[in-house]
Amino acid sequence: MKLAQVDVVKNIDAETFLKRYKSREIPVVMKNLTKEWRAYELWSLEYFESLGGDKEVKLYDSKPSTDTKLQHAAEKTIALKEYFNLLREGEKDLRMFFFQILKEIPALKNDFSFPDIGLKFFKNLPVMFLAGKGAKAQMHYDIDNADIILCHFGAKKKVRMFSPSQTPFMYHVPFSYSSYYEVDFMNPDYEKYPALRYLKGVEVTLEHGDALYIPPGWWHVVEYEGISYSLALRAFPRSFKNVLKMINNIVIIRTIEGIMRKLFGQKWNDRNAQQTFINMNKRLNSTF
Ligand SMILES: O=C(O)CCC(=O)C(=O)O
Repeated sequence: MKLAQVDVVKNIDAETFLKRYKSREIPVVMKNLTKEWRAYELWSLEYFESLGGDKEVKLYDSKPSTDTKLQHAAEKTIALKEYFNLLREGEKDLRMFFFQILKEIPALKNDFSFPDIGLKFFKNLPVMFLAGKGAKAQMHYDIDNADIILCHFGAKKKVRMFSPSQTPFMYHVPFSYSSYYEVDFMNPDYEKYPALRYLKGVEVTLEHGDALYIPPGWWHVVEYEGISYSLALRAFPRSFKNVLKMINNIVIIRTIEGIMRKLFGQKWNDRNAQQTFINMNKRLNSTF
């Protein structure tokens, strides 16, 4: 696996962002984008608790779903303050994932703004990701094929990313948006998963205030180094190619997956896991 560092800029105007990064679909970290936001100063577990401690939140773990359970089903639902106490006690796995802040804690909308970098943001869907030290978001790409600005606060977290051109070596599980869950992209085991040798990607450790641009369809895996919270702002695809991909992900793949999982349960999961390796072996044998 070859890894370069993600480009880092302090400030960037819309024209430069569009020309250098958006149009070429290249990630970049923008250091100063959130410095003036209230979130930069205010966001902490205690602050979120004061605004919505009794809110019920869905929590997700890192295990793949089994039987007829949907691919992105929550592991449990508890009050925000209860979850934060678990985090303070060292909870390593459970994560808040795609938490819709406008619906759940609308007061948070006063703490950020949509940056003027040439993207047409979908303003109804700023979502939050929050977890503690050791938590991991499995390797995946986003189903809506959006341009994402991941604005990060709190402890550091490490992100590795691979462009859609690397999909042949990602151990992509058919009818999913993820890699096979046992493949560790942070500590690659080349004996067990030889295709990882051929990957070319980028990585970055995000710090408080950093804003990371994730281009459409880019694979990403995230490892939390401490308690942290990121706000993802998204701009839905506009190009014909990216709209088609979004429709394929959301309508076609998800519908087939849902029906087959309901009908066949664990057999369907096992078939897809097996097929991942059949596909990969064929590819490795024909490419090299
Ligand atoms: O930071 C995280 O926990 C996951 C972020 C992510 O997967 C996303 O923005 O799509």
